[in-house]
Amino acid sequence: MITDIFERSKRVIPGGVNSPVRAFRSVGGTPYFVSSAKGSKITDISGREYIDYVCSWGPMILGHAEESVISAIKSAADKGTSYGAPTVAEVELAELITEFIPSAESVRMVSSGTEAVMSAIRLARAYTSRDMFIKFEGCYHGHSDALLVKAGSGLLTFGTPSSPGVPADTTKNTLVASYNDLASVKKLFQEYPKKIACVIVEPVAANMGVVLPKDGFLQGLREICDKEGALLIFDEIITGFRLAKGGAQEFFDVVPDITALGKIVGGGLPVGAYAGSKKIMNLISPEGPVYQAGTLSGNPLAMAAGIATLKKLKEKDFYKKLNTASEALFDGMLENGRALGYNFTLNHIGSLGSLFFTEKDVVGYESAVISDTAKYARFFHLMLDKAIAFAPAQFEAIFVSSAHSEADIENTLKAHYICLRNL
Ligand code: KE4
Repeated sequence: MITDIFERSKRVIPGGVNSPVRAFRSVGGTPYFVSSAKGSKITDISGREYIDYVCSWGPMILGHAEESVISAIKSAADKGTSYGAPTVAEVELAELITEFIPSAESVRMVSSGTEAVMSAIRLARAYTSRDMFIKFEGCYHGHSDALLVKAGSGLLTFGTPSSPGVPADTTKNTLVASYNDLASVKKLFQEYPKKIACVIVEPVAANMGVVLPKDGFLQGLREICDKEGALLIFDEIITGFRLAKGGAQEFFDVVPDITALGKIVGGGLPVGAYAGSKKIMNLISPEGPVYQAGTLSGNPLAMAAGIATLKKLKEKDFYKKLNTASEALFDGMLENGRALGYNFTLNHIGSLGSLFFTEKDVVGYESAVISDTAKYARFFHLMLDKAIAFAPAQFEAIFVSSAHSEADIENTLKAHYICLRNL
């Protein structure tokens, strides 16, 4: 049944999926097709239920089909779905974002994280009248051309396209530094003085697996950008509203100039956003000359889902409970490893973590990519066979939601122990 639908899908959708990671290419096998989801569980079209740690790659921090979110979407839908005119809901969500996110004095909604980052970089370039920008190897910021780069060879400091269809011309202004390595950032500013508009970073990297910032790394980036007249952009599309109400910038007390948001801010519907001081954001059209637009930006259903979601995050002890459950999971996995004498690396912070099959610390791209991805693939399928859905790729993250119960965590740890033993 599942194979049939996957073959049918491949006849009309490239690879049978609308986003590559869903195709199970790095773990092998046929992806489950989801028919429904509720709380911490997803159910596939064969009726099989799994405890879900993909959580739609981050948005579902409340779990699936949370009743206040669903009811908000339903009541918004009863009034229509899109107007192409301003609505009160957009103001309400913008007010919540500016209340939560320390760097956000003004915010523009878009429809994806990719759009948020693309627009944030355009804004930084306009604000500084500089063209170059720095990203970090192993960090992912969506699929806009200038960001689809991989580190050039040792001699090259600028990125080379990581995908066909991206002209080298488009990436010649993209510089690539090493995560957690401030010297690599300083070197680029020395090589290109007064030419670098911004530094964009995932304050906790989660696209090479989860890699935590070393003490002083984020503060160091803040200081370098201040000294060099460049803007600091935090891509908080994963960390935003997850590490804390105010995201990583609240958690680490380092405030960027511009923040890119997505995922949780839409409560599972398509919302991206970018935010910063009014001084910076007022450069954006129609207030200023920097053009950016979107037919479905601020879509009323997406706004309703986002508002309902962020309101739940304000509930007393939300993060305390979420992080307690998450720590029980991550600490339990480490305990399993110790009990079995099985070494792996587990990076985790709050409700975000990644398990790497390597015995070395994973502190950046180089140390992440040496992980045994074949072993991860076997682990993934052993866990899936026990109805636990982890990310179908080594270099993604485990996302815990407030819907994951003690029983879910216990069942996951039992499965994890058995899978490690049989790996
Ligand atoms: P979207 O355009 O997919 O909404 O956001 C792009 C993006 C930007 N920045 C960060 C830090 C991100 O993690 C993402 C998207 N994350 C991936 C998973 N790591 C989304 C899953 C997918 O591509 O299907």
